[in-house]
Amino acid sequence: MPRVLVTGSAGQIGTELVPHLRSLYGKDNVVAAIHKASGGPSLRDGPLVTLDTGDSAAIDGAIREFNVDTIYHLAALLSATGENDPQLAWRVNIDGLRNVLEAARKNGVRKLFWPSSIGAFGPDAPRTNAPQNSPLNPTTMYGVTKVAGELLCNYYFVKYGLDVRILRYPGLISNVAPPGGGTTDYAVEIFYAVLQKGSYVCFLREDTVLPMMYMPDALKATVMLMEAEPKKAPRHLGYNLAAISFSAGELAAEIRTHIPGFTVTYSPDQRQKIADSWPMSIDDSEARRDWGWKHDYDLQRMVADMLAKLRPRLTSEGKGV
Ligand code: VAH
Repeated sequence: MPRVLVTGSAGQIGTELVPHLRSLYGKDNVVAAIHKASGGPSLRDGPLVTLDTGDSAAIDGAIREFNVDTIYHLAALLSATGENDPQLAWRVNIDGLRNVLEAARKNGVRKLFWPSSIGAFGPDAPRTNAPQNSPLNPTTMYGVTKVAGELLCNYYFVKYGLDVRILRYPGLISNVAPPGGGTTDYAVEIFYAVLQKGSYVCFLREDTVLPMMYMPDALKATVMLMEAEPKKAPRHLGYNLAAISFSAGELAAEIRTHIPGFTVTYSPDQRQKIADSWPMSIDDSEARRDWGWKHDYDLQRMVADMLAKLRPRLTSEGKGV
């Protein structure tokens, strides 16, 4: 069994990836590392440590203490937060990544996963079905850190043979972890607003189309890539990954088939400029060809499952309408 360290475990992906990996590899084989955030209950049924990826010695220590051979390095700032503090975004997303790559190399870690994003694309990428080898000229610091991070990870593969594997995630929708500083967060916030207030003010235009994915599909893709034989995953830069693309208005309309009375108003803010710089859809045929990727959740199935999971939880917490 792999001995896994997951940094950023209290984040949107980590909150669900840690329990998922523990169900596959055993609770004691997956160490959840969090920064200051207090990790939720889903992290406490196995090893849990606080870890600042700005501290190289601490990373070294965690790898040695838990005899780690596989790292999922998720700790990062997302696009909107990163645009508010670009210097911090670089420190966390790139200096932190470099520290983790160095510690992995020095300690003989076998395999490392790192999340890139559709944020790596810029306005000059094709707007629809952006291909795997699109130009990567992002106009956000988040996107710059994703392109630089992919190149840095690939360098550690070419120079040192560290088996780094990367996915360019679309916007991720989770019924477990609340959103945290992303441009695609509207697609999670809207469910909470609908169930708690019966209305939502969306920070993007109604016609804004973005690539999205339900978290169960993201977890499936992450494990498929990490468990693929090396010859099936020859790409050590980011793999394009896609599932569903929809507009804010289309999401609202699908939710309205379940909850007819709710109202959405659209009041774009600074995140609209970020969303407009990204493609509306992604070509992920290389992932589908190389390691057999296919998504399970379409818009209809995702909406139905989000409401089915959130409604009872918010009601039991006395927060539902
Ligand atoms: C963000 N959820 O909005 C992230 C993601 C594709 C977007 O990287 O920043």
